[in-house]
Amino acid sequence: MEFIDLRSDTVTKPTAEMREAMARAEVGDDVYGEDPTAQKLQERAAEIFGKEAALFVPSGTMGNQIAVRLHTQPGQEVIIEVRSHMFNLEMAGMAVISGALAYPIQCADGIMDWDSIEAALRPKNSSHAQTGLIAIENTHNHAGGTVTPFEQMRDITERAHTAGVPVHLDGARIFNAAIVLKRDVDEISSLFDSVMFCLSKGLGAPVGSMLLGSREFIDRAIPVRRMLGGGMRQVGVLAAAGLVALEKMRDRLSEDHDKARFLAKGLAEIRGVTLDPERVQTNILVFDVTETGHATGEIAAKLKQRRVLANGINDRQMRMVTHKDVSLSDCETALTAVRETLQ
Ligand code: TLP
Repeated sequence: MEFIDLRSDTVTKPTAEMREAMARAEVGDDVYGEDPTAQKLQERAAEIFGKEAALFVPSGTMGNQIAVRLHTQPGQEVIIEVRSHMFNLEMAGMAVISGALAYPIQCADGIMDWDSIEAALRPKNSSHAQTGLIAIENTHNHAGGTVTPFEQMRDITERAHTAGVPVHLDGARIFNAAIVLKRDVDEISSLFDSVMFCLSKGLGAPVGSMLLGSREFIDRAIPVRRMLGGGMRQVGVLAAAGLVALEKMRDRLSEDHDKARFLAKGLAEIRGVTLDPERVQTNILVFDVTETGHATGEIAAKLKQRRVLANGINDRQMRMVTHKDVSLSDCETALTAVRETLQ
């Protein structure tokens, strides 16, 4: 029997169409700028996002970290939500790679607002570290796939720009957010100085993310990617899968949201699980298990015995992520496993 893998949407396997495209891909040495498939992916991503240019990077982490490096000077601060991926799960990369300091702020549901950001903005003087960047995560992973409303992003970016501070979007799952916001990604992207999104999550590509910005920004990003060891050679085999992900897999993401809502309703009925199904907007569920009296690690181990994989994000909260490789009936099976485990 197979595992029902709800640990992440990163576990999705490439589709048959992706594998065929990979096999057929025209390739060249991308460090010389000669891989036609990588070029095509970059041009297409830039077009869809309405940005001047795009760069294929091996991971979302690298895309985010290149952005920090380009937007900030050593000693500057990055205002960021306290549960964000860039703050918690990127190995303090901004400190190591950019000499930048995170200024984490706590916002309800991970959704940043201007008042909280303004309180963290440094006065322009010669005593304080200066604010170099604001980064928004939409959807917000560890807050439970929450979506920052469009008007709120517009408010933040407009005010930040008035204050002379650039804004980066960690849009690892921006297509999931776009569905909920009923907006095209180019409208969202137009608000930001730079955007990162992942091909390797719900879109199902095996590897890769895109960094987007002005032509000048991406021209400066290429040597930083190289410095970080992300200059790739015949990368067209991966870009080909990325193109299929971008063209064919966006429309199906709403199915993942439906499955997440189904899981949420079922989980909320299980004694000891604290979760408000109304708050589940996209494909990520974060729920509290404190009242079960069991630690998340213990629950994860028991679920694994029942062939269901889900991880804790800390001692109290577990995360489940729906994606193309789990069906609605898998979700039902997973619910039964959680129910039996906790009884
Ligand atoms: N998220 C992964 C893990 O690292 C937690 C996951 O399983 O969800 N931004 C956001 C919002 C992310 O969720 C992730 C990956 C990244 C950036 C980094 O992408 P990768 O893993 O490609 O470096």
